[in-house]
Amino acid sequence: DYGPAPESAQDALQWLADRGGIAGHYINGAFAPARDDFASINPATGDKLAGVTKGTRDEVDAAVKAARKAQPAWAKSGAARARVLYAIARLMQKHSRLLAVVESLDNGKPIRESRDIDVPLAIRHFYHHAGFAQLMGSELPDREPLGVCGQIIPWNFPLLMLAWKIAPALAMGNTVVLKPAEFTSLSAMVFADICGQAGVPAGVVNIVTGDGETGAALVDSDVDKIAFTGSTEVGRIIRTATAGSGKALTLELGGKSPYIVFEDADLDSAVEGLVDAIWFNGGQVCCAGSRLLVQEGVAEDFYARLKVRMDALRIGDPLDKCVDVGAIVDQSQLDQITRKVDGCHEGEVYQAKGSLPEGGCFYPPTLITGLSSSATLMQEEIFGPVLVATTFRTPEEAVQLANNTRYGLAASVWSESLNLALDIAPKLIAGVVWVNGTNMFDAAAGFGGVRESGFGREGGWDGLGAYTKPKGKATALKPVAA
Ligand code: TXE
Repeated sequence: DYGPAPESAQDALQWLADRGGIAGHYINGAFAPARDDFASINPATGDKLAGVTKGTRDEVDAAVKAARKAQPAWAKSGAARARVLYAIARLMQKHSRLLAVVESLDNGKPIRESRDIDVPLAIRHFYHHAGFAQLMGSELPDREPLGVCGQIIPWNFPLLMLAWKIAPALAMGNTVVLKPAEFTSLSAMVFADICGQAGVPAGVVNIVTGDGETGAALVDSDVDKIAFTGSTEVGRIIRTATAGSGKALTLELGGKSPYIVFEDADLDSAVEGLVDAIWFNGGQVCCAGSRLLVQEGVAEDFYARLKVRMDALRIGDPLDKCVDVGAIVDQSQLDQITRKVDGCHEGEVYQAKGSLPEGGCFYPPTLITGLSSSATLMQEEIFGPVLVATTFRTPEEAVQLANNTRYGLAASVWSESLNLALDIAPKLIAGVVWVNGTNMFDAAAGFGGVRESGFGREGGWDGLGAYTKPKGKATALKPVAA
């Protein structure tokens, strides 16, 4: 037991120090000896939070072996799986404050987001899938688990992505080896501790920390599936590496999602939605509404309202409950955002007023208007608090501009005319289309992309299907007597 949940950053840091200040692997139901191979940095201050162990090929293989051994027993009883998944969810609730503080320290996201969004959604994912495990009983109808699943996650939603990967895999009778992103291993460490308390049998959940090389070793290892969320570039490498191997694969990759505002939209609501679409988690969201398409007649008015709202955003210490925009996850990510914006010589750049905190990885909310639809920044993912915008005249042009991208993860349509919105929505090439809303996620709804945003779904029925394979049952017919 952790005792009382930490009330402050100091308490959470003490929690880390009490565990040796090093994040390491959780294999076969126990923490393996950890090494201080690289540092996990608090991006808001530049301070080292903890050391992190870089998983070797042998360590990955040991985790896969433990998962392989544990899988047949784990697949036997849906009721037993449900009991464990419910216990995980309850313990995450109990320690939600610790999880939220650790997440904000490690990732730089505002505590309001980790406390009210990341952690509750992650918990809900476990409850939802516990229910499914219970419903499934001892045998999945005409399907069976895949076996051992290798799971590689990014740093933008460390705990939530872990939940999206682990909960459905376990519910369907698989065992897992998960690798967190190198910048953000710490909430996975808390989660491993929770698995121990929840009675997860040894080998069912294994966590191997490390970087891309550790991830590549996991892709190469004896797993039955790889589930990956991250950049399109690494997705491509993994697809090539698994081709012909018989390993199942789901990829959730980048995006450049359009946010379409028609002239009859409630403009203030559309502005508020946009704050959520592009400045939630500092724009480091795969489905961020990062490409604003606004109808010509209201464009100037809309930009003016948006700038007022941008200037009111509070940027600063992620642990301050009043802060809207926290720190960018790492200096390398901050550098690539700066490079992309500084390299843009088209359009007009507006940055939110007010000074940025010193000493951390902060970037101001930014709006770039007047770009052509083929401009690099209209096409490339920036993965930061930078919104690019252009205008359109007709609904047909809006659809054409929206679909002029190599990605297809999400889209938002804003109009007071439901006829118009519902006419446009099916024409948009995207895994999900939100009408008069944005960033709406639910464990019961499948999420995933098309085109270079990847394939496969997480959540909903499709998300469950992605962790099973069909198993036909044919009964031999007796020959009919003549
Ligand atoms: O992602 P990577 P990075 C995009 C975003 C961002 C860019 C780079 O545009 O600016 O990607 O971020 C592991 N084999 N997204 O470099 O490298 C890695 O250790 C196996 C979008 O952090 O894709 C980490 O655990 N694994 C995205 C995970 O892959 C490998 C979220 C993601 O890292 C590997 C994050 C390899 N060869 C970034 N190389 C989204 N879709 O939400 C790295 N990894």
